[in-house]
Amino acid sequence: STTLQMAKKLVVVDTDCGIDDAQAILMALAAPNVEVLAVTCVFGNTVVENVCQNVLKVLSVCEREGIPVFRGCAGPLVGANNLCSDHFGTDGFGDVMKDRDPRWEEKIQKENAVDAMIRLVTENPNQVSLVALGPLTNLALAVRLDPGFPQKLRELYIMGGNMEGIGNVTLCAEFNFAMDPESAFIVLEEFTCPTYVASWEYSCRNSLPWEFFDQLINQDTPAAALMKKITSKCWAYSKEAMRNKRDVYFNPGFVSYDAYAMAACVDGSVVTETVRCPVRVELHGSMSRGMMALDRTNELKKIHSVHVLTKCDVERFAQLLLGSVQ
Ligand SMILES: [Ca+2]
Repeated sequence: STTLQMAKKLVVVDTDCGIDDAQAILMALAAPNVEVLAVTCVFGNTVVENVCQNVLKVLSVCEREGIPVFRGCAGPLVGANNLCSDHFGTDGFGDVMKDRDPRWEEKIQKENAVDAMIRLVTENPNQVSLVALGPLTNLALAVRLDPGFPQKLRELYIMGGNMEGIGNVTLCAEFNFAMDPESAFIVLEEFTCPTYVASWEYSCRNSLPWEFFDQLINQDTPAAALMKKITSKCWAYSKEAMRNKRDVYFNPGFVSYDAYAMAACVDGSVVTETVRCPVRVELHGSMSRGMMALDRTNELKKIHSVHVLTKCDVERFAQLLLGSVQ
């Protein structure tokens, strides 16, 4: 059939695997038009050792253990790793896992994540879509080790940053960028491939009703059961979370952050409006370190512009989420 003849989109997922990363990885695994070449791990929602174990758990639930998992950076380029979030529990998966695999390290590839990323992209020039769901440390190191790395990518999707100066972990900065502002700066200056940024405000402005979340996790499938389990004791998915900082700025709702970047990669029609402009990450402000600034009047005289996602087909996005747990 034509479907079989159609080349699949080759995807590398770089993740700090918390609960929303798991949802995004499930979406990639379920997409018939996507082949996940590798999952590379980075610190963020939890320490990188937990990230590796969480990724293995997701792959195991989907019986996709053949996809190689690589360990990457354990902290940011500059400064101490003291921001590690407990948003999704200390282990990133809501602290409910009792059946930790004592032999998980044997299941992680020997090659480190940054080397693997460079190798896979070099082996498949201009074919690999990279989807970055955590702090951008692995990507920043990749361009330092191989300056030609961005030119060999087909495209880059990032969940991170902000477009209206609204922060979540600090007043003006979003978590992934705030965790490693220098890496975010390097990536947005030096990755000249087509780049799509799903910011914090983009995901919050395209939230789904909590009733949809209940429908999603109550599907009778192993993937839905995993999502139900890891969200069961997590504050971020509790009733109290419905009156949090996010709701001061946006309408209350269920926001699966990383899934918005993955959805854009899996099905571009989900994104219905973008702003194309140069961007830069602030490194110095006492309130704005890690903030992404949009340069819509080209004051920075940059050559490269990125696609900042602004509007989403929420119905289509909801369909992709439901499909991701089937
Ligand atoms: Ca993430």
